[in-house]
Formats: sequence, structure tokens, C-alpha cells
Amino acid sequence: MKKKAVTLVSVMIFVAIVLAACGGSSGAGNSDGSTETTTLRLAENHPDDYPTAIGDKEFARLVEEKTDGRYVIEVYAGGQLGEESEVLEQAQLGTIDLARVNSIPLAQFSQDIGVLSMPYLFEDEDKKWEKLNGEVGQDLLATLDGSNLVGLAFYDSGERSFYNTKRPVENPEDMAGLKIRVQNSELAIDIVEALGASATPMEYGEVYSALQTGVIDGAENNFPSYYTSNHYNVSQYFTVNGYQGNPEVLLASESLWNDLSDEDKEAFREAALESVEVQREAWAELTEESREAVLEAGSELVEVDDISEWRDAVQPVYDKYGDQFGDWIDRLAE
Ligand code: GTR
Repeated sequence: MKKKAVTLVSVMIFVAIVLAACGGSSGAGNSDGSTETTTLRLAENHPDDYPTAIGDKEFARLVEEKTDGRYVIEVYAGGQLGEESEVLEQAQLGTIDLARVNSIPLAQFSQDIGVLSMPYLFEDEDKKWEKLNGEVGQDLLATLDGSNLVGLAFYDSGERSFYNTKRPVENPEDMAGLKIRVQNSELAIDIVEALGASATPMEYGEVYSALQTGVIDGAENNFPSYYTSNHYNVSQYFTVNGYQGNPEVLLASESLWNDLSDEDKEAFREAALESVEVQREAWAELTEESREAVLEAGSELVEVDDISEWRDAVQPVYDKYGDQFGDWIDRLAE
């Protein structure tokens, strides 16, 4: 929620008190001579030192710099502002200004963005990031138009793999009958079902106890999430099959966006794109670190030498969505 302080001294004092009470802040005396600071809230569901949160903070720093301090962004990490679906709803309503979310739940607002969650879509990391940071990426983000959300940039989320509490899974047949938690997305359900497992959509914050109590047998995620969520403590078999390379998305609520001048919109967009580098460096580091940490803690990593049987097993997903995503798949592969 935006909080504005205006020049009249008495009003400023009043606003400062209100803002302090709400956890916001206000300031005066920017380098451009203006006396107005707008404090924005950015929702982040990972811990404060997780790579996406590091990216968010770099974005915040750059926005502040580029707008001469007229915009201050406070990052609310650790899911303080709610689970991903609640955050998305609030961003649509404009009660949360900015958010970093995963691209899978965004597919409910832009079917096109779903293409990024297609299994085994990306083969080359450099190319993937050239595309996501370039015109195709911006065109994909623009498909959110009409959803009250404005996509700014993609962040790295590596590759997702399956893990479970029951047994080492070496090939798709071993997935049979496992109850796997997925994000809230039809495509995610279809992938798990193509593999012969059953899919249970659930919020991220509920997965740990669902694994612990046996409500589900497994889930899927990248190494950093598997590690920092402590899922590795309750789900020891991790199959390194990197089946999905969908990125994270930094976005703004349209209500914030409509309040920004064209110049400030440009500053926000630039800041978002520039923050990607710092986020990706942090990502690479934590990916290594978390892989080692879970191994040390006793996780059993099943390395998949031949990914082709996994690719073949998810072919029904390409049969179902191939036409719908065809043009995007071509553009991402060009
Ligand atoms: C993580 C992602 C989160 C959340 C989570 C999930 O990789 O960073 O935003 O989407 O996965 O599986 O729900």
C-alpha cells in the first residue's frame, strides 16, 4: 500500500506517525528537490537470504537510486504477506504493490506463460537467459496484460526435480502411485499424471507437514527450495531429473503501475532487468551449496543418466499443449 508524505509540516508529522505504526516509512528532501517518498511493499515467500530475496533487494536498491529516493521498496521475505496465491490476489487488488512469485501459478492468468513450465523445454542455460532477458521474455510478460499484474523480469529458479519419502525413484515407472504435491496449476497436474503418479495441489508452506504426516509421498522442486524449506529432513529420496526449468517472476500490481509516470515505469523496468544478474549469481551459489548440504544431511540423490525415458513419459503433455504453445516454443528455441 502506498504511503505519501506531503510538505505541510503538521501533516508530515501525522503521516510519519501513521507510517511508523504501519511499518512503512516516509522521507523528505530528495536530490531532485521533491519532498515526497512513496514506500512500497514487495512480497517474497523465501527467507531473507534466499537468491530471490537477494534479487528483490537489489531491485529495491536500484529503484531507489534511479528515482532519486522517491520510491523506497521494502521486501517482506519469508512469506510474511501470505502464501503465493494470496499474494497474487492481493497484488491484483493493489493491496500489495510488488511481488516475486513463481511462473507456474501465473499460468492461471496468462495461459501463454504456461509455456515456461513445459517439461524439458530448455536445453541450454545461456540461450534460456538470453531469451528470458530479451524480447521473447518481455513479450511473454506482456501477456499478463488484463490480469491486473505487470510482469517486470524473470529470476532464476534452476530446474525442478522430484523427491519422495518412500523409495529411490530411478525411472518414470518408479513414480507409479506416489502422491506428489504440485503447485496450483493444471499443467503441473498433467505432468505428474503423465508419469503415473497422483497430483495434490497445495501451497508451498503446507508441504513440510504434509510430507511429515504422510498426507503426500513427495513433491518437486529445485535444490535451494528442497534445502531451505527443510523438506530434505522429511523426504530423503531426490531424483535429479531436472524436468522443469520454469523461472521466477518479479511483478507489480497494475494499480501501482498506473500511478507511475512513464519515466518511473522505465526506471522500475530497468531496475528489474538489472537486478537479474545479482539474483542469478546468488542462485548459482546456493544451488551448489544446497546440493552439498542435503547430501551431507543424508539425502539420497538418484542421478539420472538417461533423461530420454523421462522425456518420452511426458510426451502426453506435449500432445495436449503443443499446439497452444507452438509459437512460443519456436521463439524460445530460435
Ligand atoms: C519455489 C518457488 C516458490 C514457490 C515454490 C512452490 O521454487 O521459488 O515461489 O512457487 O517453489 O513449489 O510452491
